[in-house]
This record gives sequence, structure tokens and C-alpha cells, in this order.
Amino acid sequence: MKLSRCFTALAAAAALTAAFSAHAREYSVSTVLSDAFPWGQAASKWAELVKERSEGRITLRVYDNAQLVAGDQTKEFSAMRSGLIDMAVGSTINWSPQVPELNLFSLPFLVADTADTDAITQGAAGETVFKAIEKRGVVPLAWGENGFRELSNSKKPIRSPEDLKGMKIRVVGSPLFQDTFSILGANPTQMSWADAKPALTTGAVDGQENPLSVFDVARIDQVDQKYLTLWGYMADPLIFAVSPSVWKSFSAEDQALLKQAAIDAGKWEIEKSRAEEAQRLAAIRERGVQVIELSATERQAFVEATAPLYAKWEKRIGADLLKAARDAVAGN
Ligand code: X2X
Repeated sequence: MKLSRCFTALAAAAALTAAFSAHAREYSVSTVLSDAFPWGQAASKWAELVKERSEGRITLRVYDNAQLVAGDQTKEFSAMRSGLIDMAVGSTINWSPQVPELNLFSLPFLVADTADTDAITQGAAGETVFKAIEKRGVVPLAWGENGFRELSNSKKPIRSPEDLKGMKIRVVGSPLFQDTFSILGANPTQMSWADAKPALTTGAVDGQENPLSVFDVARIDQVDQKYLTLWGYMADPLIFAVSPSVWKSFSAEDQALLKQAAIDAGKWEIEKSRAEEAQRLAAIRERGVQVIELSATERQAFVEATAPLYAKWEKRIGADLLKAARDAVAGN
């Protein structure tokens, strides 16, 4: 009797373990930046909400510094598509080599402020972008934000395209960045984030562009970047997404849970990172960085210098999508 009860208990335990391991899988989530940055915090928040709402059944484990693709952030999308990575919170810039429509967000001076960004991502243009991602083999769930990208350098205050002439600027990802900085007369070099700081340290490049949160947290001031021009030429959204094979393995209920948690984490991160901008700028100034604010006329010179890029890139992005984005911005 005793023995059989013992067996029953063992069998029950084994059954429980089997059930647990069948459901309690751990999923990888790729990011470029750690949770010292808003970007990494978006992923951590997602993991936290999913764990809580699934009562521990679903665990998301965040791998930062694009380590799942050996630091090559432009390979993240393909790795997710093929199932090497289960999920990601990624930048539109880094995925644009595989999803040409995502170059929309890298068009210089398309948006002027966060309301413009929201009008695009939350409206018809945003839906078209999500469909494009889906068509290229990945399931998009929600938006986050890396932020408006500002221009820094070690040489001099930049107030005009002439000031940028010949300057070596580190850029990331898509060929559109190459085009933008070339048309402005600079000398752009594409490299990963992992290579950017060493290149700034050695002076292999003179400048870079990234959101204030990245400049602040990565202490870009410590690698000789003394001048920071606030030109707000583009803002890269983040997208929460899942590999299609992983997505299909979830029940409809769990899919809804994952999606809602991504939406909530994204909203939380967007609000938080926007609210922190002013104090970040103050901290950057306190460290002795000269912050250059452009007059409307000075900014307009950059707008006009880069305007010819639209004709070429409209073909890759899609005329309808660009029009939808422009209409969204005009409605503000
Ligand atoms: O590499 C960059 O500049 C970064 C961290 O902002 C992106 O991944 C787009």
C-alpha cells in the first residue's frame, strides 16, 4: 500500500515535470542595447509582464549587445526569420536591409517631433509597415522607441552642411545612411555598434549619430565627442517581434498574451524614454559637451540638402507608404 502510494506520487511528479517542461520553455529575445538603456528596458519589461501574466509558464530571456548574431545587428532580422532567434526588440534601421519599407523612418527630416512619429506608427502607415514585416517572414507585435538621432563629433560645432564637409562619420545599417551623409558632403563609414566606440576612441572616425539616451548612457562624451548638434533628422522606432515558427507554437491565448504584453511594454518604454530626454540633455551639458541648437533657417539648409534623396528612396520604400506617412504628418 505504502509502496504503491509512493509510486503514485512519483508518477504524478513525473507527469508534472513533463507537463512543465512541455510548456515552460525559455525563449531568446535579442536586443542591441542592454537594460542600462531604454531599449533594453523595453525588452526586460516585456519579459517581466509575460512572466507575470503567464504565471511563470513563459520565460523570455534577453540577450543584449546583439550577441546572438555575434554583434552584427543587421543580421538580427534574418536570424529571427530562420528561427535562430525566437524574438527581438529591434530597431527599424537594423532590419531595413531585409525590409526595405523600414527605410521610411530613416528618411531625413520626414518627422519633426514625437507627435509625427506617433501619427505614422499608430496609423495606416504603421499598419502597412507591419504588413511588410510579416510579408518578409517575421511576426511584428508592437512599437517601442530608440529616439531622435542627434549628431556628435570631436572637431567643431556643426551648424550647416558645409561644416560636415569631409568629416568621417560612423553610421549604421542601411545604405540610406551612406546616401544621407554623402549628400551632405561628409565621409560616412558603416559599422556595427560594437565597433563604434573603439572607432571613436582611436579617432578612426570623427563623429556619430545616436539618440540622447545612447549618448548619455554609453558616455559618448568620454570618447572625445565634444560637440552635439540637435538636428532631430530622424527617429528610429523599435519593434517587438517573434519568429514565425515560434509564434505558431503558441495557443491563441498565449499569442494574445505575448502581444498585449509587448504593446504595454512598448508604451511604457516610449513614455519613460521621452520623459527622460530633458534630464539627459542637462547631464550631457554638465559634462562639458557643447550642445548646438539650430535656428529654423539653419535646420532648413539640412532639409534642402537631403531632399533629393526622397526620389531614389521612395522607389524602395513604396510610394503609397511614403504618401501615407506624409499624410499622417500633415494631419498634425
Ligand atoms: O548602432 C546604433 O547606432 C544603434 C545602437 O542606435 C542601433 O542599433 C540603431
